[in-house]
Formats: sequence, structure tokens, C-alpha cells
Amino acid sequence: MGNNVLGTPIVKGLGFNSFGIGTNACSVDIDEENDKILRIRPLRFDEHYTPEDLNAWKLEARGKTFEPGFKTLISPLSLCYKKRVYSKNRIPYPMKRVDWDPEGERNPQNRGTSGYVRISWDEACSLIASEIKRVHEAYGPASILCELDGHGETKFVHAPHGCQSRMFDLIGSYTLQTRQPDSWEGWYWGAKHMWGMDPLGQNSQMNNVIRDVAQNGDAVLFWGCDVETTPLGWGGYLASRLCYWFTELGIKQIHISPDVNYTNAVHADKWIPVKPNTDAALQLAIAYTWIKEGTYDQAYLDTHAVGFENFKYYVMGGEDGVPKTPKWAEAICGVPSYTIKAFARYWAKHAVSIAHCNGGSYIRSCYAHEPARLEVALLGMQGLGKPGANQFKFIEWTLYGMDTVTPLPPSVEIPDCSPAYRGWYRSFPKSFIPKTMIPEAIMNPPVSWYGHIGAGFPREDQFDGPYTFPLEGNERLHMIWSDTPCWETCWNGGNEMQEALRHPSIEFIVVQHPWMENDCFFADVILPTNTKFETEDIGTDSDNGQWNLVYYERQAIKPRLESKSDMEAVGEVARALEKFGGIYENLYERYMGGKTCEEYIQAGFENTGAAKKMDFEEFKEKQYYPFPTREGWEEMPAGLIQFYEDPEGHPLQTPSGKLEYYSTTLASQFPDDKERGPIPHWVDEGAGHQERQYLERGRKYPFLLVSNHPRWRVHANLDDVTWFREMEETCKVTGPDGYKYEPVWVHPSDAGLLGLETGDIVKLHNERGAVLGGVRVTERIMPSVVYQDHGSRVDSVVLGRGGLDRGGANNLIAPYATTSTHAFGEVTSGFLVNIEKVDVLALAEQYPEAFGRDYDPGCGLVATARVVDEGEGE
Ligand SMILES: Nc1nc2c(c(=O)[nH]1)N[C@H]1C(S)=C(S)[C@@H](COP(=O)(O)OP(=O)(O)OC[C@H]3O[C@@H](n4cnc5c(=O)[nH]c(N)nc54)[C@H](O)[C@@H]3O)O[C@H]1N2
Ligand SMILES: Nc1nc2c(c(=O)[nH]1)N[C@H]1C(S)=C(S)[C@@H](COP(=O)(O)OP(=O)(O)OC[C@H]3O[C@@H](n4cnc5c(=O)[nH]c(N)nc54)[C@H](O)[C@@H]3O)O[C@H]1N2
Ligand SMILES: [Mo]
Repeated sequence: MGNNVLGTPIVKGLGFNSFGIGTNACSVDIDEENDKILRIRPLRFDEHYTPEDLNAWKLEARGKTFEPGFKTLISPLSLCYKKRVYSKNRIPYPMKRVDWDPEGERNPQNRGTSGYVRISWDEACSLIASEIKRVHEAYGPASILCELDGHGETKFVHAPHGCQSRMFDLIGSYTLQTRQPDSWEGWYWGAKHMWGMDPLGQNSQMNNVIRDVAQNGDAVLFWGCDVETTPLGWGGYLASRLCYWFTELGIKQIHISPDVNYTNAVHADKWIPVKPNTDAALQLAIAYTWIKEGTYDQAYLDTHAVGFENFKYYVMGGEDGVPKTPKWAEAICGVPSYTIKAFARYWAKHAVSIAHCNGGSYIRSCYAHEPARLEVALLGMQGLGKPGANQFKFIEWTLYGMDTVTPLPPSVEIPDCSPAYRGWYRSFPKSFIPKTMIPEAIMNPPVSWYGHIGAGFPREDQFDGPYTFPLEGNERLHMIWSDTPCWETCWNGGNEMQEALRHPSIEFIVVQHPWMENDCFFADVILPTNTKFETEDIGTDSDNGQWNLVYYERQAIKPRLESKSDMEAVGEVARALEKFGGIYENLYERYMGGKTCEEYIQAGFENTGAAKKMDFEEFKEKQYYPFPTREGWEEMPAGLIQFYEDPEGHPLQTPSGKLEYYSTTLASQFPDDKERGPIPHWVDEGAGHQERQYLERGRKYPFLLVSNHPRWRVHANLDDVTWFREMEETCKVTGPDGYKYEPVWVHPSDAGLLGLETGDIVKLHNERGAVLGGVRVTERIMPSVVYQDHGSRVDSVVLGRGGLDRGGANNLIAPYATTSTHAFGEVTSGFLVNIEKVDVLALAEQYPEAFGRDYDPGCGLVATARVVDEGEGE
């Protein structure tokens, strides 16, 4: 700390990742003066290292070259981050819900509407400690639910998530809310059974695929893929640069999506508009065309696949009497049959790869396993793995430190700082609940399901079970400790969750978080935590594929307001528990594991190859070490070429070692499953879903909502950034009441019929409730589809099922049911709604409390909007 403007800047890794482990960040330099952050700018690698030191890589194709740069390509989501640090939305001090009295009335029904009073850290920690002890004695440790699974800032020692689980493990366990394979539900529940790979599709075999495409590909299908948006949540602009290069090389970029997303608008050669979550129909019609015209690779299938005949029988209509013709598909997916045929013919004649970030709605909607499997089916029919014909990803190239997922030249190692990490360490307690089933588990236990639910588990794990909550002899849930308070705006059926959080069985909710938003308003006690600018830490970065590095982060500014880091906050509770003795004795020291922060940072550093190059002091001085490119990367086989050339010698991880168009394991495990049978199908309805426009519900709710990953947020993060909110063109729409509404794109033809204009305020609604939004009339969205980004801050007018939200958090009205009967994924996009103009000034009169909250257009609700008594403070 101190005046560094003329001295060395402070290195920070900005970005988000699952559990907040510091990979995939975008490293930046911070200039600070007098305990104030002045600016954030790219980190330069050539300050301490030369291209020779780094064994700089280079891709060559068709006489052109692509090289990485020597500074990070940072995104607006990182550049803006000081706005988060100084947001009016920062929780200033510990708080207690005004009508929650642990000695008397707890008033759970008032959660979500109550006010808060300021309390001291001592009082907060002592309340939490007493509640833990009481719940332990009355119900047992598994009655405490830990919500610790969200993305978070890239921190190691001061881990954003899961510090409480470390403490609970020392005093008798807890119940874990497990992370879903959220990003890739369809790939996990579906594609994995067909080609055995995980987490996302082909990403365990993506080596050198980008060079392969550059040299051998004719076209890349961006099948639900927005490279100008979603790589920015993790890192920077390298993926964007690659799209420009593909254009230079003459590689066609074909976009298949309901909207003209930000990549489509800039890079696409062609857009094929498809209605949300109807891709399966389009895919089946492509297969039909190839079969009918004999333009698929039967010889490849003979040696590389099993069960193709069964699939073919279904496609041609043998099974249900309905041939899956382009005409049949057109009525469902909105793509004209002549376009489907032309597209199928183009694909059959060219070397085509498919690119994703993760896949969009059709991977996170009902029956998402079907389009995921059908994508593999199509790739297989055209000789998957041959030069120029693979599937690859544009993000998360070093996820979980995996070594084989980068389609770009890898470095000598992916740095692993895990000894520094103090958050959840991926251990599964016996008692756990899939995240998608939390509301049911709270309100109507017991609940049961199959599998541990999470990417990276063996394929067979999905068949284990059924698992049940609560375990035999255990009580239901009575307490929740969340460091991830965004369930409402990020998961399926948020309105139901609001009811669960107000359920009488839940006696105590504690939340620790830097910002006052979303589920925080349901907490009984709130602890203010801080951002990575306020602590010293270590981290690693894949710099979006340019360079892998490890960096040391100096503390940039003092902790703001009364905040502590997440790790320290839990430590304070551990200290408060010690007074009860017994199992709580000496808890703080045990929780800290006998090391100081500095020692953890050093342990993290020692675990990376950087320690072979320099000592800890030099590392702290230089602040970062980029790893050189691995020798011999050019020789690494591209994608699935080995499987293509020698399927017996290089089998897939399926039971047969081949592509399974008919899955014998699905057939034997769940013989009666109508939604996920052994062969991928088009599924109309079932398992609690009726989300098709042509079915009965579609008459009442005729629009399909596509709820993309937000351009100007990372899920629930960053909705309070002043700079973004000023951008009326893309970020928010200002209503007549001065409130910044979340945009809703509507096609001009629909707008005409409904009498809507840009700037109107509408409600998107179905039987689960309604959310407001601000209209933008645009041809960038298909007719009969509306688009509103996901993750906007909840600002409830009416709570619970049938409720109304001003913030535009459309997850509140997403389906409650999971992917399908035996697949427990989220269903959060591609569902039915209706859209209707509202008069916000009339609503404001009807709901004066909700519309009168302390609000700043620059950030949304301010942190103290619900504070009724600021007290004396500490
Ligand atoms: N409608 C719709 N919904 C979706 C999706 C979609 O496509 N459409 N996609 C889904 C996908 S793929 C995902 S991965 C999930 C993401 O869902 P989540 O991972 O649950 O959401 P995040 O907002 O990334 O992060 C969780 C919380 O961590 C908080 N946080 C960040 N840093 C810190 C910290 O240092 N300390 C503490 N205590 N908290 C911190 C954030 O403020 C946020 O409240 O959303 C899913 N939901
Ligand atoms: N800025 C930003 N970056 C992020 C995130 C964020 O929240 N914000 N989240 C991160 C996370 S956790 C993840 S999982 C990834 C997500 O990465 P993706 O899954 O790729 O992201 P999405 O926005 O859900 O979908 C991408 C595009 O798919 C198209 N699409 C949507 N629905 C459909 C459909 O039904 N069919 C077809 N064919 N196309 C469709 C839309 O054009 C959309 O822009 O992004 C990561 N990066
Ligand atoms: Mo995700």
C-alpha cells in the first residue's frame, strides 16, 4: 500500500470462476494513490520477460500468422472494477433483520420485506455462534445448509466461497448445496453418454484445434456462441481476435441462434435464426436430409459408431410415423425448410467445425441432453475428428487446471496454487442437495435424485442413487449460511426459492457478501465482506489463451467501510464459537490451519514451476511469472484426429469405445425414461415441462424467452456499475419513473401487433410470476421470441409464486422442474412467457413502498435502502 503512482503498479487478477479459484482471470495493473484506486490498465509481460524467455508461440495458416501479444487484452468487465469497489451498493457494516429475535419471534414470513439495523462485528459473530450451537444441539449439523458454490472473484487465500465449510468440517459437517454442471447441463446429461467426454463436449480433446481449423477448416458453426461477450467474463479479447483472423483466412462463420448477438453482428457471414431450445428439430432435419440424399459418411460410422441404424430408423419416421423432414422441423424451429436443406448440403461438402462458449439456452433448457447428443450425432455423420471437423470452445481453457482443454499452444505447465486456497476444497459431505432442488428440499423434504451432480464425475455417477435428503435419522434444514446470495436471480424458479427462504422451518439465515443485493434481503444477519483490492493474495491466469501465469497481489487499498475478507469473516465466527469449549475449542487456530496469509501465498507459489525459476522474494518483487510455451506443441495431434484415424487404438470413454447413437447404459439404467431414451429424440413435453409454442400453454404464453449470459454483467455480478448503466443503447432502458429497466428485445412485427415502442416498460409473465423490462424494438431478435439478459438484480414488488419483480430478474419465472425425469439440471432459458405493456406510474401508486425505495440510477438500490436504524456503530 501507499503511494504507488510513480512506483510499481499493483498486479491483480480480475475475472470470475467457479468457486472463485483464481484461474482464468485477466491480470491487470492497478495504480493507487493515498489509499484510492485511480485506474486499472493492462498488465505487460515484456516488463520482465522477453519473447525468447516465453518461447513465444505462433500459428501459421494459408500464408498468414497469428501471434499472442505481450499485454493482457482486458475487457470492460475488468476495466470497470473500481466501480464495484466504491459502489453505493457495498454493505457498510454488519446488520441484523429488525424483526428477527432469536429469543422471541423470528418472523420468517417477513424475510424479503423487513428492514435492518446496524450491529457490531462482535454482536453479529456472537449471534451466529449461538445459533450454530443451538442448531447443532437441537437438530444436528446436517440441518445447516451451506450455499458456497457460486462463481466469485479470483482469490485463493481470501477465497470468496466455502470458507464456512472448512470451519464446519472441524465441528461435525454440514449439508452441501452442490454445484450443477450448469454451464454445460446438456453436454453433461446427454453428450457424455454418446462420446464419453466431459466436462464440455469435446473439451478433453481440444489440442491444437484452432490451428487445425485455420489450416483445414472451411467453416465454423457458431452454434449459440457469443465470443464478443462471454470470454470477457473470464478474461479478455483473444477469442475475438481469433474471429477476425478466421475472417482474414476466408473461413466462413455461420451463426445459429435466436438473436444477432454481439459476435454475430461483427463477424458473421451468415445468420440462421432458430427459436430458443428448438435446435433438436433443426438437427434432426439436417440428419434427415443427409440420410435422404446419401451425403453422410457411412464408412466412418461403420467403424466409429454403434447404434446408427436405430437412430436412422427414428429420423426417417420408423419409430413414431413422423419423418423428421425439413418441413416438419420448420414448423417447430422457425428455420425455412429450404434453408435447412441448403445448410445441410453445404455442411456435407465442407470441413466444418462447431464452436461454443458453452452453448446457450438449448444446453440449459428442458431436455437439454437431446440437442447436445444430436450435435454429436451430426458431427459423427460427417466424420468427427477429420481435419477441420471438430468441436471446440472459446472460453475456460484452463478450467480446473486441466491441461488438455486448450485449443491453442499450451505452456510448459498450468500453474496450480491450490496450497494457498482456503475455500471449499471439493469434498462431498454425506449430506448434500443438488442446487436445482433446494426449494423443494427446504419446503417438502424428503427429495431424491441420482448422481453427485457436477462436471468431472465419471459417466456412471449419473446412475448412482437414488440419493436422498435428509439422510435417514437426520432432521430437515433449519439454518442456511450463504456466501453466494444470488439463487433467486441465477437459478431455476426463483419465485419458489423466495418462498423457501421465508419458510417457517428456516430459523436462521446468515449471509456474507460485499454487496447488498438479491438473497441478502432474506438474511437475518449480514456480514460485510470485501473485494480483492482490499487484500493480499496470489492467483493464476490463462490470459484467455495468450500466456499462463502466476501473480502476486499486493493489497491495493485498506478494507473499505467495516468489511473483512470472506476468510476473515468466518474466522471471526470461529473465534466467537470458542467460548463454548468442547468441539469448538481452539477453533480459530484449527480453522486457520496454523499458517499466516503470507505463508499460504508462499505455499501456493512453491507449488508452481515458478519456484524453480526464482525465490519468493524475487517473485514478490516482479509480481508475476508467465510460463513459456511447451516445446513440441506443434506435434500434438489435433482434436480427435487419432480417433478418426484409428478408433480401435484410440477409443472414446464410452462402454463401446465408439460414438453411441444408441446408449445401452441409458437403456438399461432408465428403461422407462420418455425424455432421455437410448436414442436422442425431439421431446414435446413431460417431466413437469410444457414449453413449446405449439402446445396448449403456448397459446397463453406465446413467446419464447431467451435469457443469455449478460453482456454487461457476469451473472449477478456488476449490475451496479455506473459506467455501464449510462449506456442507454445496450445496458438499461430508463423508464418514465427514472428507473433503469433491464432491456427486452422485441421484433418489429411483434411490437407492431402489441403496440410496443422502444422505451416502453413491459412485463414478461407466465403462471409463475412477472418481471418488468424496458423495450428495445429490433430486428436483432426473431419474431415470436423475446430476449432479456439473465442476472439482473432482484427488486421485488410482490414476493413468491405469482410475484412481480421490478429488477427484471427473469430467473424468478423460469421453470421449477429440472432438465428431465432423471437429469437434474437447471432450466433457466428458452421457456414460455407473454409480454404486455405496463403503466409504471400506475404501478408506483399501487405499490408505493416498492417504488419508493432508496434508489440511485447509477447503481440500483443503494446498500442502506432497507436500513431502519444506523445506531451508533462501533
Ligand atoms: N436465465 C439464465 N440463468 C442462468 C444461466 C443462463 O444462461 N440463463 N446460466 C447459468 C450458469 S451457466 C451459471 S454458471 C450460473 C451462475 O450462477 P452463480 O455462480 O450462482 O452466479 P454468480 O453471479 O457468478 O456468483 C455468485 C455470487 O457470488 C458473489 N461473489 C462474487 N465474488 C464474491 C466474493 O468475493 N465473496 C462473496 N461472498 N461473494 C462473492 C456474487 O456477487 C454472486 O452473488 O447461472 C446460471 N443461470
Ligand atoms: N460477460 C459475461 N461473460 C460470461 C458470463 C456472464 O455471465 N457474462 N458467464 C460465464 C459462464 S458461467 C458461462 S457458462 C459462459 C456461457 O457461455 P454460453 O453458454 O455460450 O452463453 P449464453 O449467453 O447462454 O449463450 C450464447 C449465445 O447462444 C445463443 N443462444 C441462446 N439460446 C439459444 C438456443 O436455444 N439455440 C441456439 N442455437 N442459440 C442460442 C445466443 O445468441 C447467445 O448469445 O459464459 C461465461 N462468460
Ligand atoms: Mo456457467
